[in-house]
Amino acid sequence: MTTHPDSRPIITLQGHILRQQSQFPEASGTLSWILSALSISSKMIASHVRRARLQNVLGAAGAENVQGEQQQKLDVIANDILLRTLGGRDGVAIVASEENEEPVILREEADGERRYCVLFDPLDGSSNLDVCGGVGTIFSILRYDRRARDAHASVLQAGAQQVAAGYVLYGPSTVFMLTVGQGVDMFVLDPDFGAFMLVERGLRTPAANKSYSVNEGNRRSFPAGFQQYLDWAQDNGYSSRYVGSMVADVHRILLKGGVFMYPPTKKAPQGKLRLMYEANPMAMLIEQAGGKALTAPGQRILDVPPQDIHQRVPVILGSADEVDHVVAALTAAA
Ligand code: AHM
Ligand code: MG
Repeated sequence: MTTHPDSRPIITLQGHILRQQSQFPEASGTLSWILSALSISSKMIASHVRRARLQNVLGAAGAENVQGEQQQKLDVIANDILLRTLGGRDGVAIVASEENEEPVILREEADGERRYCVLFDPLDGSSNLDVCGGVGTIFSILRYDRRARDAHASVLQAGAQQVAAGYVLYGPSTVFMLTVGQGVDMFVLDPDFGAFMLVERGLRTPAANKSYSVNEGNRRSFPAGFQQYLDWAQDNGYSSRYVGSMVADVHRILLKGGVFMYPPTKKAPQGKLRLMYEANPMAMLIEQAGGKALTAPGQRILDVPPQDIHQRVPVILGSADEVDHVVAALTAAA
């Protein structure tokens, strides 16, 4: 018997999280509450993103909107929304954001409780907003370690320790991608109902696709291996696709395959992207979808020992075969 697509069960993000939680009898529901705070935040941010031009919250802070009111920049607004929604959840011990110099301790862990650290980039790629391009929120969730001596030490855990990670893409539709270490699930916000609906479970990134995503304007300042990879790719019929917004670029690669890179440059010897709230969550998603995520040949992003909350790392991630081609060029040039 064939099944009509419309007979598929309707599952919301909330329902999905509760269903996953019920598979772990020891789960207290704390993580589910945190994910629900992220879901609410992203609906609020999506609404601001849609009205950004009307409210004059693009570009630098300090502008006035059409009513003559002083406005904050949208990344500040997004950061405030996340801090306020996560701040209301008892299970969040520490939050750390690209927008805040230091991690913020919200509450310590008491005996018998489990608490988490939530790290995020509230609005990544926000310069794309000025031209109505896709932007996103990226998040990483780690267990809070109350034996750590301070907030810094508590959040400085390798990406392999992440309990959950994901991003929200504010594009033509609002998409919520989530992994809790059991594959990658994709949800789309239904604007009529205000709920994220499950559209794909256990998403797998294609093993190969002749497409690379890199800021080629920096090509001459890339290490030789990256330049040789680009020569090879161009000789072999590859396409170039680069939005300049990591969430949009990685989303394309998760769905269609290819490789995304932010190599070291002369100006930025460690690349531009931040380990803790950009590279690590994307690496967990890509690996959970069957791809690879490296910082150098043989070095997984998820194994990089963090030294600083805002540290940067070179990034090579995407389809397994495409990452292998980059590694082959880097190894040959070494
Ligand atoms: P941001 O966190 O300041 O928005 O910067 C991160 C963004 C990523 O989304 C994107 O991949 C990268 O910067 C693009 O940088 P470039 O313009 O150097 O190519
Ligand atoms: Mg960013």
